[in-house]
Amino acid sequence: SQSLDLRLPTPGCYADPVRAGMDADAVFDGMTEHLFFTLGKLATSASLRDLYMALSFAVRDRLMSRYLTSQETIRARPQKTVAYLSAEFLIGPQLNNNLLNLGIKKEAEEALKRFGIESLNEILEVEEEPGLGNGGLGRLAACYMESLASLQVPAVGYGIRYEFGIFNQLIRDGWQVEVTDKWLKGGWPWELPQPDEACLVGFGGQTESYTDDNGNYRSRWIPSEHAIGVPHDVPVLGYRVNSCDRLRLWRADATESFDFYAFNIGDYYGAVEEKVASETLSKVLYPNDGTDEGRRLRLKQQHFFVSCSLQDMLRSLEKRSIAVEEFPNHWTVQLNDTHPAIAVAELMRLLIDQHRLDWDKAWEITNRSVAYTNHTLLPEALEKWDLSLFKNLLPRHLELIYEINRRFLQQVRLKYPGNDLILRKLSIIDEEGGKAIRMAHLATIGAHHVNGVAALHSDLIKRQLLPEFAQLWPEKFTNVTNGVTPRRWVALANPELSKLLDKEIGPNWITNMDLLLELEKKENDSNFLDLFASAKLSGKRKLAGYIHRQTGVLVDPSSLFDVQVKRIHQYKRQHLNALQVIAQYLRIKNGITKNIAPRTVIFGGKAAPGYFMAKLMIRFINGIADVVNADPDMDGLLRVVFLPDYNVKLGEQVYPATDLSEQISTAGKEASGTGNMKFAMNGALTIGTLDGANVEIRDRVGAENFFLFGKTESEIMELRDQGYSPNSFIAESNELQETLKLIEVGHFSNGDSELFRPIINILTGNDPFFVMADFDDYLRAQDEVSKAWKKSKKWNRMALLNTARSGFFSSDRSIREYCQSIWKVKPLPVEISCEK
Ligand code: GPV
Repeated sequence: SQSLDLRLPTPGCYADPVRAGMDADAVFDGMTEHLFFTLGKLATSASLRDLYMALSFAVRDRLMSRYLTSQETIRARPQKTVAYLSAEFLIGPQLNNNLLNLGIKKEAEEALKRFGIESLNEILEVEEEPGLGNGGLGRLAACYMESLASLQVPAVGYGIRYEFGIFNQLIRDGWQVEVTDKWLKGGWPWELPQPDEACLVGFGGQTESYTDDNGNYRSRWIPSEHAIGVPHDVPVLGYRVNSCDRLRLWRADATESFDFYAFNIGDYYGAVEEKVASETLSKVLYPNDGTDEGRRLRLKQQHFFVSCSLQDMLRSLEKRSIAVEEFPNHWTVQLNDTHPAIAVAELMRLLIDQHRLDWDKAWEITNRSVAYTNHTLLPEALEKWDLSLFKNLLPRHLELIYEINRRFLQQVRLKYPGNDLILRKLSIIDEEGGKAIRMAHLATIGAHHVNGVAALHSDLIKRQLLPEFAQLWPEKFTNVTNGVTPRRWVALANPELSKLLDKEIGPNWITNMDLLLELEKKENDSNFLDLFASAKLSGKRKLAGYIHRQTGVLVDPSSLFDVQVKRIHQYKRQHLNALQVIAQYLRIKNGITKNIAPRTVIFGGKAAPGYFMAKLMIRFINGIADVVNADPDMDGLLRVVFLPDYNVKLGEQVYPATDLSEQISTAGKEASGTGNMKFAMNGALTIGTLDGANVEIRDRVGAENFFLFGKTESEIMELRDQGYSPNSFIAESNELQETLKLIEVGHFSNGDSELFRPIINILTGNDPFFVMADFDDYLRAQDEVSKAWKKSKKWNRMALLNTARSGFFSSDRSIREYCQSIWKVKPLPVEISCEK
């Protein structure tokens, strides 16, 4: 084998703590140089933002030897690399995470002091996060990249560098207002553009058949337009290791000098228009969470980043003189839902049309390389592309999909002779109504594994979503329960708890969350329980300050912080929570306060701009907040807050400050949930349904430490099959009737009885998410919560046991499972040798 010489021509060896420039002096010097040379500022006139930029550049410098050595290591010792394809990466702020993973937080604080900055937080405040995702799916991709690097697994996250990420949310008169997100303004210090590695992608046009030199019939694609993808790389450093993976985000550019022909005929504006059109490709993230819009530009975005990424992988083989047939031994391609599922057809096209492989070989390579994760069962989220739109944009891919489908259906025919119904159910082409391509079918047929994201969800994929596929290929279907990174979500977000854990069980929990089980021994230690509770109280005080600054509402940190933060959706049932708040309000108004615990009910989350009911739910919550918070009868008993612009940064404030985590989706609808895990790790108790990963959280933390309510998935199905009528549930509940009546008379809308009519109508009409069916049981469970809150020692013990038993939900565990059972990849430790 080749001898390794991984010494890099760097200005200093960044593995050595002192020479590496990892001490405070070096960080200070680095900042000074960047202020002067990169930012053109004198230290004496530097703003907070300048200091943020200078520190970020100085920290980025300290990632570079790890980043480059990681790349050199895989080049010298070729082994399989994970390609995580995702239309979203919600990575959050970078500075603090890189300081933590490098282990130079103290040094940075010391360097900042010399610039007169007393607290690192002042600088962290300045950072704007890249909102390149909508919610759980994008954040999961970011947690997984962090765990991959921390586990020293070679990986590339491939995605899109949207110029505008998820909108910023303002609340005006109780309504959501969307403001464009200009995260790149003023420059973003964490990306490295690599224009030399740009890729060309075609769209539109037509295919032609021809006979090649060997007399074989072939098809060739002549696209009518092109775009260039320019990679922008973001280093992803593992925790206290040398492995530094990367996120490779593609920005769309116009093709070189755009259209010369249009220039020559004098059509300058026509040529400029084409340039603008191709640059629009990576302009903006579609702000829908789990709904398929079927828009042409969205399909273009998907094909754009998938094609660039696959070309990039193939090129990496060529550069190392590895035969294309070896692709599956060097790349394992994970599809984060169906957004990148066009990869199945695109890899076939690249292998057949460009690398001249025959069908069977190309199919074997594709199938051995690609795996698919499903993240939803909701029909409105399952991606389908109108056939004529698809053909117009990707004519060659359509030919290939027809052939994939033809061969697949032939296999099905042999297994189920004469069964036309099963052929129609399994076909990639949906023939009901207008013809359409079902991307979940393409992904399932093309992949060697299909997984769901929680045990219940994976089970429902087999039983409800793709039963015929599961029968055909039982061994293809599997589960990997989601996880979240303890670095960001505990170590970084919750410094008080982390300090306590370090003191009690040592610092290794950060990379081995099973060690938290040692805390079980402390469950009856009053002293320790008090310390655990005061860490929580400190988080609550900070959040109370933030709430006051943002909304003007004063909340009491000693009250129960009851939190629901996630995208606003009917299936997530923020309106169920809102109804419960009204019921508590009515009890207090009626003087029935004996069993009430003082609560601060906090909501946060964005609604898709085109989702009317979700936006009305935000208005509804704010209407309730206005009435409750202005009523002196509620003082000391109830506060309601809607936190604007929920994002990763705000999440870092919220999880450590929460006592009660609301996970109240209709059973069977939430694939997994990941906020539920962040809350449990940080010692919040869950009130929840048996949905998604709640089921596993409850199994792990113990049923006695979890507030369960609601119908199960099978009970919901049964209700639906019997012809569910919400009114029969309303008829049985006085509190529910009173609650609905108060809304109807306009009590939360200044007497306007029309404003919230659509909510009333949907709940009393067909109530698609069974809010009425679960209301009474939810209220009962909330009463249990209030009762438990009043026994504070018992509550603290339950909270501690949640933290102690949440280790399973580390993304390190999830990633290990993917590596072992789906990807078959091993860690590749990165060594940095230093010349002394
Ligand atoms: I599909 N999810 C998401 O955030 N956006 C999507 O477009 C789709 C799924 C979410 C699911 O709703 C969550 O239950 C899950 O925890 C998360 O993906 C990560 O798996």
